[in-house]
Amino acid sequence: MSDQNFYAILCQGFPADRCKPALVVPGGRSLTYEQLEDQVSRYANALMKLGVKAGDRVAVQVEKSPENVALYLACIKSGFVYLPLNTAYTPAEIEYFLGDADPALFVCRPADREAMAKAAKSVPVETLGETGDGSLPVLAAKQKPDSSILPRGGGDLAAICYTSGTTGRSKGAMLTHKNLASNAATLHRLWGFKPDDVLLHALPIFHVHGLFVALHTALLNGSTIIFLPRFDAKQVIGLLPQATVMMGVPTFYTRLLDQADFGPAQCKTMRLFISGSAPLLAETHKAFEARTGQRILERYGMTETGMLASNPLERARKAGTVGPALPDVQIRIADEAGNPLPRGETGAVEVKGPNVFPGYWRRPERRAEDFRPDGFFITGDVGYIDEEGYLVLVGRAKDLIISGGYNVYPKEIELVLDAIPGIGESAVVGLPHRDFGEGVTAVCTSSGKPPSEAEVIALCRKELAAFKVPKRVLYVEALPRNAMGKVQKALLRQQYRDLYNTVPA
Ligand code: MLC
Ligand code: AMP
Repeated sequence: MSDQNFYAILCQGFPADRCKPALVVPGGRSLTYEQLEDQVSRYANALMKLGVKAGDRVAVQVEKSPENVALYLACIKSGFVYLPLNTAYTPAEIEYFLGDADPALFVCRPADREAMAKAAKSVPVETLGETGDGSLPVLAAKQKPDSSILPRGGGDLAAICYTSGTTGRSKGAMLTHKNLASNAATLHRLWGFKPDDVLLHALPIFHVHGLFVALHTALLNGSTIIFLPRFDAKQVIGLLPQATVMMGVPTFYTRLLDQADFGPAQCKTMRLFISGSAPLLAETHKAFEARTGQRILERYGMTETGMLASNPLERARKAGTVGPALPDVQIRIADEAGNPLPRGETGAVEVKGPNVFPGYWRRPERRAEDFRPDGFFITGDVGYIDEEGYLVLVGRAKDLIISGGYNVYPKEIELVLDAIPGIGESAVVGLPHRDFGEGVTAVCTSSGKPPSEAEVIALCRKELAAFKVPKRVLYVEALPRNAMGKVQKALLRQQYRDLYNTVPA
């Protein structure tokens, strides 16, 4: 097949009856499949009118909406490279992404236009979510719809998703049409989507979980998607009886369990709850089953690779595991030199498959570090494969904190802390947190007159997205170091393990 444009593949799954609702925002604007296709083609033409050409990047930092979905699909349809950005990123963070990705256009929220235009420098800025000059919806409405889809090869870029880097700088993971198409088809099959499935979508759509895993499987199925601007436990509980499938990060499930009125009555129509992006505690898995009778299906993946492993639909869903490798994915456990280890032994998780990205944007030199010579990608996760072939993740080789499903690299926060007058050194660790799984925590030494905890937090807020800002800042005399002078973060994690989880005396 010469044309592997992923949008063409998605369209094959759209329902014969295009009047079927595609995206339904409760109390807001909804789109049928016919309207979605119409919007997609108008947005594609609007972007072309603005001079965007195939292969150009389109960076987007906007609120979740049906228009945002149309804009995303318009990019795929026309061969533009979609670059989603977390709505929490500050202008300082955006300046870095735009400088690195060199996009032809930056689409932001109307209220951010002025601040972001400065950050964007020479990159043209448009807005989504208003009806005035310079607004994409207005331009899109003036366009003629056009159903043509730009032919693409499987290796052509569809998206670039930034992931936090170990050095404190994010890298753009390049994802191809084939990467997206293969993972969408595999998950759609594996999770047994049925014609009448309805997806309850409460995830953000600037990361792969909400944008790719959830949207692609549902669109490929021609399903109706109940599209919520954000996760709100009470609203979700109210809408579950209209849905059959939900995907979420573990925080969604702990927050649902915190609601006293949540139980089997609200889950009668539900056939599948899926969890991913962060470890789901076995106790949450068990509590959810005890409360609702539903066994959450946990899966594992990452931005660079899409989904890699999933608990099965029909066979046992084992708490504390992420299931076997997906049918078209190879997962191996290796030692530090990349030699495969026998089943049951713990080591580095390495992966290969049609869903694995070709590399980081404009960083060809990284390939030798991130991939083995035989093409396996080193995930940075540590685990073993149990006797039934299920992958168990036990930790991370990479210095990464996952808070409520968002990745935070300590180095990035430490660089900001170290630049604050009065702070000597800093070490940022993730501590067990009931709501977010891990809570970002700064342990600092002082030099001169140290700023108060509140002052440090306020200073961090100016530069960092809110979810990265330390929830607590602790001062110590000295950071614990090993003989090599390296900060012993494991000791800090042990010492402060109960900071957020008060243990009964
Ligand atoms: C919000 N806050 C967070 C946070 N989310 N802090 C730490 N970690 C988070 N994840 C901050 C807010 O800025 C606010 O700060 C305060 O916490 C309270 O906010 P809230 O109202 O409680 O937050 P809420 O809007 O409810 O968001 C929590 C959440 C959300 C868990 C619902 O973070 C979320 O939707 N997470 C999903 C992330 C996700 O999609 N990950 C997938 C990545 S892809 P203040 O101080 O300003 O009040 C990936 C690959 C894969 O990992 O395998 O899927
Ligand atoms: P991201 O870079 O945001 O795509 O995050 C990817 C990382 O999230 C993976 O490398 C894992 O460390 C983690 N992750 C994703 N799913 C799971 C899961 N089910 N259990 C544990 N960790 C997970």
